[in-house]
Amino acid sequence: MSGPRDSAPLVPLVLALTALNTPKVHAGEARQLPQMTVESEAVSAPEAYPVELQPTTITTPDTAALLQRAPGANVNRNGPLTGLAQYRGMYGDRVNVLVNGMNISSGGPNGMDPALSYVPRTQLQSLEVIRGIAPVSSGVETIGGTIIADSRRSQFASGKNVRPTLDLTLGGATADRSHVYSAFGSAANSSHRLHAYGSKERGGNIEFPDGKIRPTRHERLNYGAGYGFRHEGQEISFDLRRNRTDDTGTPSLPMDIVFIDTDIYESEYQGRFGDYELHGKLYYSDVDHEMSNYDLRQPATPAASRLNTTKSNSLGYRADFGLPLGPGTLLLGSDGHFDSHDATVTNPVNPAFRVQAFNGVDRNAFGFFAEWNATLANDWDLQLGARYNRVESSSGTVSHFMAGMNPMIATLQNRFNSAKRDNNQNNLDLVAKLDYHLSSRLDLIAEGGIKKRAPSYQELYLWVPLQATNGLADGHNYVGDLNLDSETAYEAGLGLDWRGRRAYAAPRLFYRYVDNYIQGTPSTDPVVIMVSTANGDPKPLQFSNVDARLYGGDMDWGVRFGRHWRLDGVLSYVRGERRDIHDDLYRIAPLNGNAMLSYNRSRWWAGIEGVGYAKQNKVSETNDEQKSDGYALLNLRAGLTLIRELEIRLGVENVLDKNYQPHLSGINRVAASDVAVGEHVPGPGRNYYATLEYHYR
Ligand SMILES: [Cu+2]
Repeated sequence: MSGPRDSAPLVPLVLALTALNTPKVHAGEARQLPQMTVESEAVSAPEAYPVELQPTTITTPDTAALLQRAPGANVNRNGPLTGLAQYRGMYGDRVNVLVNGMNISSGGPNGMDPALSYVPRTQLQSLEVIRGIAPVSSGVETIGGTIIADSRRSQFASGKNVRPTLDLTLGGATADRSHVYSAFGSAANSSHRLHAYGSKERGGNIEFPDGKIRPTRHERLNYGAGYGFRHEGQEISFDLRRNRTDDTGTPSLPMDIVFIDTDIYESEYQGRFGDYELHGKLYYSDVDHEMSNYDLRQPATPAASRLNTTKSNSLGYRADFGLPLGPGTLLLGSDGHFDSHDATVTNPVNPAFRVQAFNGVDRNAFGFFAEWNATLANDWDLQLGARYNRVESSSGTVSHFMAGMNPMIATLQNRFNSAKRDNNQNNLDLVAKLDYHLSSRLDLIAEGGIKKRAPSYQELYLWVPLQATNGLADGHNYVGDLNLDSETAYEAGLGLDWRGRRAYAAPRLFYRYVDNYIQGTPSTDPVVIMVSTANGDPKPLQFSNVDARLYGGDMDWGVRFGRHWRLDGVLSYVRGERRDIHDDLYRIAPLNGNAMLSYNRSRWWAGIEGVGYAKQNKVSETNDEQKSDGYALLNLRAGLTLIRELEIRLGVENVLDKNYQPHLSGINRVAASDVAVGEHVPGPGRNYYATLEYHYR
C-alpha cells in the first residue's frame, strides 16, 4: 500500500515538481507506518494524503470512487463514470481537482465528465487529497480544497542503455458484468523517456438486490502517449491523451452520455539552477459531447425527446519560480485557465426545436501567488501564502425557438440578451499554516485562511429554467444570476499528527464560515416560475448569494500488530448549514468511515474491510432533499504474486449483498428501472472481481 506519510511529499514540492520528478508511490508497495523523519528539503507543510491503491480494484472504473478512502473526502455519484469530488462538504467547482497538474474543464453544463474521469483507474499512478486548507500555490480557485491525481508516465532510467517496460492489465467484475483491459509501455534511458498507453472499459447495467439500476452501463476508451527529455538539471515533456466515452448512464441526471470526445495536450518544463527552481506548464483541452434522454432511457413522450450538444475547451498555464528566502523557500508564480462553453438543446422529432442553453460563454480565471515555506528553529514550520485572482466571465446572446410564439420565453431571452452579461471578480486569498513539533512523535497543526471562488458559468448564465447545474441533480430547474458575487470562506483548522512505534493517528478539526455562498433559492420571478412550471418544475431555484457554515472533523489512523497484521482506517464528519435561514446544505456526506484489517506477506496479502455510513437526516429543505438511512458493508480483498511478473487480485465487495442507498448517489430519474423514480440510486449488490497484471521490467 502506498507509503504516504514517510515520504509525505510536501505540498509545495508536490506542486513545484509535479509528476516530472516527484517520486511516486508504487501501488504494490506495502504501506509503512509513518516515520517522524522528514526528508532533507522538508519544510513541514500540510501533507497530501495519498489514497492507498493496493487494496482497491481497477474494475471500479471511476477514479473518483477512491476519494471515499481519504479523510474528509467523498464523491457525489451521478453515474458509473460520473463522480464529482467532495471535500469537507464542498463539491463541484469548489474543489480544485488537478489531473497531471491541469484544470480540465468539464465538457457539458451538468458535469458528466468531471476531471477525475479522464484518468481511468487502470492508468492512475497516485491520488492525493491535500488535508485542510489548500495552499495558495495548489491552484487558482481552491475554496473547497485541492485533490491531485497523476497518471502513469515513463520514468528516466540510469545510464545510456534504453530500458523498456510493459504492463498489461485485465480485469472483470460481476455486478455490472464489466471488463477492462489496459496496456502501458515505456522505454527510457537517463535522458529520454517515452511512453504509450491505452485502456478499454465496458460494463452493463449495475445489479443490486432488487434487480438492475438502469441505465448504468458504461463504455470508455482512453489512450495517449508522452515524451520527456532531460539534460543537466532541466527537463521538458509533452503528453497527449484522448478519451472516447460512449453510451454511459447517469440515472440521477435528466439525460445520459451519448459520447464524450476529449483531447488533452500538455507540455511542461522544469529546471534547477543551483538553489533556484523554475517550472512551467502549458496545456489545452477540447471536449465534444452529446447527451440525450432517448438513447439509454425512454422520454415520457416522443415529443419530449431531447439532445444536448455541447462543446468546451480550455487553455491553461502555470509558471512558478522557487528561491531560498531566509530560513525557507519562496515560491512565486502565476497560473490560469481560459475556458469556453456552448450547449444547444434540440429535439430529434421536432426539427424546429432549438434552445441555446449556453452560447459563447467564456470564463477566464488567472492569478498570481507568493508562498513562503520555512522552518523557524527546529520546532516550528510555517507556511504563509497570498494570492490575487481575476475571474472574467462573459456570454454571447442566446436564442430559443419558441421566443416568437411564447411571450414568457421572449421576455427571458430579451432580458438576457439586453443585459450587461460581463461579470468580473477580483479575489484575494490568504493562507497561514503552522506545524509545531511537540515531540519527535507528535505534531500540532494550526491553520487559518481566507478563500474566494468566483461564480461558475452555470450560476451566472443559465437564463432559461433548466437542470444544467454541474451535477447538483436535485430535480429542480435552475436559473442563474448575472450579478452574483464571489463566495468568501473564512476557515480555521486544528489537528494532530501522532506517529507511534506501532500506531498512528492524524485527527483534524475545521470550521468554515462562508459569506455569499452560492446556493439555489426559490425563484420569485413570475416569468421564470411560469416557464419552469411548463417545463415540469413549479418550484424553480435561482442561484443566489446566501450565508453558510461548514464544520467537522476527519482522521486517518492505524495500528500494526505482530509482523504481518495491520488495521488502517479513516473517519469523516461534516455538517453544513445555512446561516441566513434555518436550513441545512444540500448533498453533504453523512458521518462515515472505513477500516481494513489486513495480513501481509511478501508474495500475498488478504484483507477484510468494513465501510460504514450513518443516516443523513440533516438535509436541505430548499432543495427538497430526501433523508437517507445508514448502512454497513463488508468487503474481502486479496492479492497474490504468482511469479515475479504476474500478479492476481481477487475480491468480493458487498459480501452480504446488502440493499443500500448512498446518500451522495442522487435520486433516480429513470422510469424503466428496478429502482423507483424519486428513490436514491442504490449501490451495487454483491460484486466479485478478479484482475490479472503482467509487469515486465
Ligand atoms: Cu452532459
